[in-house]
Amino acid sequence: MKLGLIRAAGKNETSPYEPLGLLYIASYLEKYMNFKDVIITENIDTLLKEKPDIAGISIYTIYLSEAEEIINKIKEELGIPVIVGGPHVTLLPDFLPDKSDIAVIGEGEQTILELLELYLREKKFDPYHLVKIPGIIFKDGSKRIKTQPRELIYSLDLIPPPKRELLKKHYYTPKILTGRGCPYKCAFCSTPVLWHKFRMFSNDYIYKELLQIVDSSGTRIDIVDDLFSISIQKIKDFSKFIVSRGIEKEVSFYVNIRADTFNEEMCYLLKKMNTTKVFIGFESASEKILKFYNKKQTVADNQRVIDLCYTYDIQIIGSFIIGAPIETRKDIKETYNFIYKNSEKIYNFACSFLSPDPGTAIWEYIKPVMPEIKTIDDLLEIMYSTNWSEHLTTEELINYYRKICSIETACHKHLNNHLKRVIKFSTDLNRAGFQSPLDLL
Ligand code: B12
Ligand code: SF4
Repeated sequence: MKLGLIRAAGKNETSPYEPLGLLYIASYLEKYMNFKDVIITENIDTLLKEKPDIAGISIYTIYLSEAEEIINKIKEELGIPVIVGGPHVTLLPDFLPDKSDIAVIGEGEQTILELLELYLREKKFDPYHLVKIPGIIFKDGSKRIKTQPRELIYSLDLIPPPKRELLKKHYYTPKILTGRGCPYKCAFCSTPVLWHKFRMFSNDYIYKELLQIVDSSGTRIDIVDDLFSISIQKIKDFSKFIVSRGIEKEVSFYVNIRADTFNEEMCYLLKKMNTTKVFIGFESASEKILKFYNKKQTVADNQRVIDLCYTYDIQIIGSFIIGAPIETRKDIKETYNFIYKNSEKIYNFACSFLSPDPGTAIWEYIKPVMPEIKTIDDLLEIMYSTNWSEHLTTEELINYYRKICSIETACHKHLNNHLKRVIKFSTDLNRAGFQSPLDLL
């Protein structure tokens, strides 16, 4: 029996992101079931050519319509059972793709193992047996039945590291996770809703995984936990391990941090292990909005991170959100001024409109004024295309967005300078009588 796993991605997008969730599933199935016939791809044609017996699709809400298309093709051409999973399925189990047969809610490893065991035994998925598997929603005629919730795997170390061998190595910047979830509860964020409890892999587990990645690929590793800077001890241990093996001489790191827990010692340790980029959710430069988001960090905390990283020459990529219901023009201007003031020090930043995710405090806040959700399109409209501001028109909000995005940061200046150098070089060549740089050879 062959299992075909695919991650729904944007049209014509060949995503450079390892589908970690699917790779963990593959390694878990191999370890606990000795099941090895798994293919992982992002290309539907590849999946169809492989003719799997069961398909599994990982879905983010923004790629829901791509997922529907993938499922339609699988059903038309192969007519096999389709299992769906991933953040969309967990956060929005009432909005599953029509033709999917089974949805896996939350952590997927043990659930899909039990589903495959059932299929191997019974040669079909029948409601009588499915109802006994926790953590799923399955189709029974025209109804969808939800089974009891699945417990989280109690120790993350029981899950073997992602089976990266299944991917074309050169294609991805390796990514590693040192835990699952986040102990904070920012009002807009679905991570705590997805994972409930925050858990970490043990240091030994991570060191082993890290060494495998270092041996087999690349010069950069992204540590993609929502929050790597959870404790000074974790960073101390990590940094010490990396330096003791001389890994920092070959590899640079990217990590996600939070402002309130960040201090000079952390910055020093990150630099020591050759962290060249950090990502941080600044969100806003208005104290009122930071409180509204339950961010538990202040504008002064944000400024401290910028100053420290600048001093230690670590590039900062910041994220800002505009469009909170209570946000006024004054609040947005504070954010604009903050970015502008720090534009030499921030390497790059992203600004996005607030998008309410189900299960979050923001979702609850806007619920009373939310239109009725009858279709998936209604839901996507609410999540990604509605202005929830109580003070600004959509036009005003878009104008502020454009204004913020037009701020040039260090990254833009760096690119501009680079471009200028390239143009100057070719002009000099022309002046000197060369037609092209090849003439220099
Ligand atoms: C690392 C990360 C990234 C990285 C790498 C992304 C990647 N594709 O691997 C980067 C920074 C590039 C990124 C980008 C984006 N991300 Co992101 N990302 C994460 C993060 C922090 C961890 C993802 C991860 O690897 N998890 C680890 C594995 C183990 O979990 P998993 O993938 O969910 O899989 C498990 C289960 O869901 C389930 N499962 C998953 N798929 C399937 C399939 C089947 C068949 C089964 C049975 C089970 C199953 O089993 C798996 C094992 O337990 C999560 C937040 C979080 N903590 O989960 C956000 C998150 C997934 N990202 C999110 C978003 C929105 C995005 C972007 C769309 C942001 C943007 N606007 O550009 C882009 C999309 C990029 C892309 N094309 O994939 C949202 C998704 C919300 C939603 N409703 O769908 C999340 C939840 C963040 C949040 N709190 O809102 N992201
Ligand atoms: S925004 Fe970051 S710190 Fe806040 S809950 Fe989400 S992952 Fe945790």
